[in-house]
Amino acid sequence: MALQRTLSIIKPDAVKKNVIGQILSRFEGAELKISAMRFALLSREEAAGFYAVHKDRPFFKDLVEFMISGPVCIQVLEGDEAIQKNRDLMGATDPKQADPGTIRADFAESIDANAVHGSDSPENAATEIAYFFPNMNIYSR
Ligand code: IDP
Ligand code: MG
Repeated sequence: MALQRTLSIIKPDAVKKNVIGQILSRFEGAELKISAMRFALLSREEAAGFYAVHKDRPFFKDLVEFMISGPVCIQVLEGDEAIQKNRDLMGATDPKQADPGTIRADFAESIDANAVHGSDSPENAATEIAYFFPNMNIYSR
């Protein structure tokens, strides 16, 4: 068991659906603590910078346009094995492939509008947390 932090984003589709609270409850129900949280309407540059690892993928432009289509709600989650635990709660990238009971199975419409982002490794979690919460207090409890 390792205490970790991970970056979570409730994407514009889920914010529009008014299911922020239901998604946050999944994290809390799995003993992940919300250590930092803010809303943002990302600029194109911020969204493109965040997803820079995907810049050569065919879906990159659509992904950036989707991520700036409305406000997002960004969290730092903390807990034992938080990175993998959040990935398990999220379900597969394509909601059609996601296991029943996962966030994407329950709240996502498509591979483009798939409700949530979650860091996929300790290295990316550190980079992503610093990207959205620079110089901000993150409260461990
Ligand atoms: P993840 O969000 O499950 O980690 P990634 O492979 O990191 O998935 O892709 C980042 C995001 O890019 C996905 O959440 C999804 O919104 C979008 N995406 C990934 N693959 C595709 C695709 O094949 N078509 C359209 N969008 C995609
Ligand atoms: Mg990813």
